[in-house]
Amino acid sequence: SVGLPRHVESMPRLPSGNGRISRLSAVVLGEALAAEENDLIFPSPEFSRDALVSSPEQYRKMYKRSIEDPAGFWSEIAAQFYWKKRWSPDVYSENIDVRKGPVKIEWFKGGITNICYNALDRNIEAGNGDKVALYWEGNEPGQDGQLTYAQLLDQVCQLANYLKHVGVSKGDAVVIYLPMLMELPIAMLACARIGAVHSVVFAGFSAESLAQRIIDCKPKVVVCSNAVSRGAKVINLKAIVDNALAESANNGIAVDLCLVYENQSTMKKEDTKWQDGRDILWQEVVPQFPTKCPVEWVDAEDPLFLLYTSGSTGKPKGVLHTTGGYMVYTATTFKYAFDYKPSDVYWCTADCGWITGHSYVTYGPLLNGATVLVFEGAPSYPDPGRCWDIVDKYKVTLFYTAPTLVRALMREGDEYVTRYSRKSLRVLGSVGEPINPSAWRWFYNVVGDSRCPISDTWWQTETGGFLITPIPGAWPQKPGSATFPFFGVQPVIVDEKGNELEGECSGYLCIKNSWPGIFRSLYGDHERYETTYFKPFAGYYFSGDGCRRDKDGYHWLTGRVDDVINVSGHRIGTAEIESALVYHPHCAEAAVVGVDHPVKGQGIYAFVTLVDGVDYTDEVRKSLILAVRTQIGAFAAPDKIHWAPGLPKTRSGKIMRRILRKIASKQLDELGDISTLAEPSVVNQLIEFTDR
Ligand code: 6R9
Repeated sequence: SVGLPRHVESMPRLPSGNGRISRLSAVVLGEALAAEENDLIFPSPEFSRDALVSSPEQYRKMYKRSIEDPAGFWSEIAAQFYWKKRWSPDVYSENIDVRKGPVKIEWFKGGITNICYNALDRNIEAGNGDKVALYWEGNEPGQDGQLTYAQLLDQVCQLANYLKHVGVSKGDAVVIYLPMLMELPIAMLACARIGAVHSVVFAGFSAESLAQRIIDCKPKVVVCSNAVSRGAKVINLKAIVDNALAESANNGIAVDLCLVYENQSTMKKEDTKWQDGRDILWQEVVPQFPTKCPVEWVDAEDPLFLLYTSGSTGKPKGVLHTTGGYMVYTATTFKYAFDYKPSDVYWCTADCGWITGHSYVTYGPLLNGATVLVFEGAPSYPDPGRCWDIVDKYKVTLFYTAPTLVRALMREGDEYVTRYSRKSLRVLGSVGEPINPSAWRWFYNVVGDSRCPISDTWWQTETGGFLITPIPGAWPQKPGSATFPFFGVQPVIVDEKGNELEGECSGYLCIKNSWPGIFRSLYGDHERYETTYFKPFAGYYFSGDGCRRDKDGYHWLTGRVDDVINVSGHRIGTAEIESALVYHPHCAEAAVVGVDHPVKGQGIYAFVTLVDGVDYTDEVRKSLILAVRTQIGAFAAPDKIHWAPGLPKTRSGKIMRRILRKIASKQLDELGDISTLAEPSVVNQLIEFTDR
């Protein structure tokens, strides 16, 4: 038997009896970590009593079982789903150690199932056909809609039948470029139903980015909508798709069919260009298809979806998730991290274009038979009280969002929150980046009236679901800590040499062994999969994040340790922004670093050298920012362009980003050793140019 890691053993207990409900430090002295570490926020005894996991002891018992007997632990959970044929022979098999051969991970292999069947048909057969599956709230208050589980299945089947009709079959890719309409989860589920592999592209990505993804995965069909309203803006999505399709055709990847959902918006009809033969209006064809569609049964290890994400180098990588393990893992993490009850109304503010929307808007909640709210609009439109208006309107009980939104709303003042009741709220959630303790406290005290535990869920596109997360009710929280590992997950913190650190420590966060939801490959590039994630520390999955473990065993994520920055919870590689800048004819060289930003978490700070003879003007600055917007998307636009007549480089020509980070954050007395620079004088020159 494997002993439990010390950090799990040392977890603080819950108070016995009806004692304290929560203890907040009387004076909040900045965000000093020492204070945070000692600040335990307890769930109320009532909350714990009714929770799925009520105490550290209960968690520890389940966790121990999940580590000592993963096969037994996960097969019992998996048995709650429908399998046409049970897996065999093993529950899982894995090699994540590159020294022992190629990395290969399989869960429930040989098991035959379908995730759409398990999310919809299974719940309907259990008597939940009339339960609301999706609520939809549009951009404008008052625009709304809903679908029961039975109605959702009908719509999914119609689209699935249409896709089959146009020749989409098992294993084919379908690109989905839709805003947050109910049609987005419908399209994902329709693909899953027929065994097609969806690749959702966030509808905030530019034509260039969309084209890049189309070229990589060569879809049979692109599903999109004409437009979306976000706040006061109407965005012509079809025009972006048209450009992307032209660009991919130029690269030899012609897509024959583009299915366009007409989203009710203020956009005029004539603003949507139509390519006859290629473009088909959803509303004209899909409703004509039958509302019953047989399920395509697939192997647990058949691909479910691709989702492109940014890495530290090169182009975005297609993270590949398969069916069975992902299904079991997203459903189980959702259930425990939000302490899910069948009466809950759940709202996750993430867009389905990101992994959070895949695992925790669509699959995890629907697999549990939950009622899910889908919101098309912007969270501060028409005013910063919109979220709480929506919470009251639908009696939302579980509210899951990102620290960047918490910080943005916090700045608008408590009034916008307190004018709404929010009595329905039970559990809050946070994802995307570390949540700073002051934002945590505001979320807890003001939004949650000091009674709703916060699940600060740490995970990644690659991990499929939560890896380190509170289980509300089971243990006290600390503001800003993701706390402890989920069942079956063994986090380890290593030093540069890959030695596992024990006790209070900080270093690189890795995971030992696989878990059901881990991605299986990078699409078309298994070698990059191994190099990026399994080679840096042989024998482990490397997350790319730094982490500290405190005296009580709590985990504190400290951000990326690679050249990836996290802007408003969106991951973006500095290399991607640099190549977008360098693409501009006036740009000779660019180096991008992340800097602290009060709302976005990190802001994008770009050092740019122009080609000889071009003047450093405001106009050039604007056109550089525009270049990034059009090549990647608005969310990647630099916050600051810093003119750089020269960049600090080593003699071998490597840009010293360490120095750039210090200059960007104005920590000029911490520049460190600059003697190894080829031309140390560029540093002073750069400092001089700071506000030019
Ligand atoms: C789910 C998601 C992953 C990166 C990850 C880390 C950061 C996400 C976090 C968090 C601290 C949390 N991150 N959740 N950092 N605490 N609760 O965001 O996936 O877009 O792939 O980003 O986001 O740095 O490595 P993804």
